[in-house]
Amino acid sequence: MKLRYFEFKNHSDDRGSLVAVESNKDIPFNIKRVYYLFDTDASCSRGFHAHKTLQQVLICVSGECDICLDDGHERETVRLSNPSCGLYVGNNIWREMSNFSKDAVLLVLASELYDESDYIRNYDEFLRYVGVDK
Ligand code: T46
Repeated sequence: MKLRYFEFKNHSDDRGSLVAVESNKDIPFNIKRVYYLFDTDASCSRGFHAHKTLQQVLICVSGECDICLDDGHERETVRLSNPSCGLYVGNNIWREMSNFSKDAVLLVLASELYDESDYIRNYDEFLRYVGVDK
């Protein structure tokens, strides 16, 4: 499965670094919601769901964590650690997040407001939804 990344410009100078992300320019959607995960225990895994319509970009702005993406056919795990790099997660993609470092902050830019009815939280239901026979 081909993963899609966005490399954001790092405005770095002797004071430090600054990265800006603009809707419909640096990422392919309008940002309606921003949330972030932090203080996640290293032994904890999160996610285990897909979204019917939501698109997101995941940026590990501090520390590191593993993101596993699965389109129903293939599954790939990447370690996010670069605050200038965003991982695109489109709709109909199962995601699992794990192995968070103590200092990990995972910033998520989302195309829609929070809507629990957009979640598919059961893996077999996800496979049926994307038309994959088990
Ligand atoms: C995703 C991954 C990367 C809200 O009230 N508003 C929100 O915008 C979000 C994202 C969550 N919540 C509530 C719902 C739950 O009671 O926060 C609680 C934890 O959410 P959840 O168990 O869905 O968290 P994760 O880490 O499993 O998944 C989250 C996002 O929900 C999901 O869309 O793609 O991060």
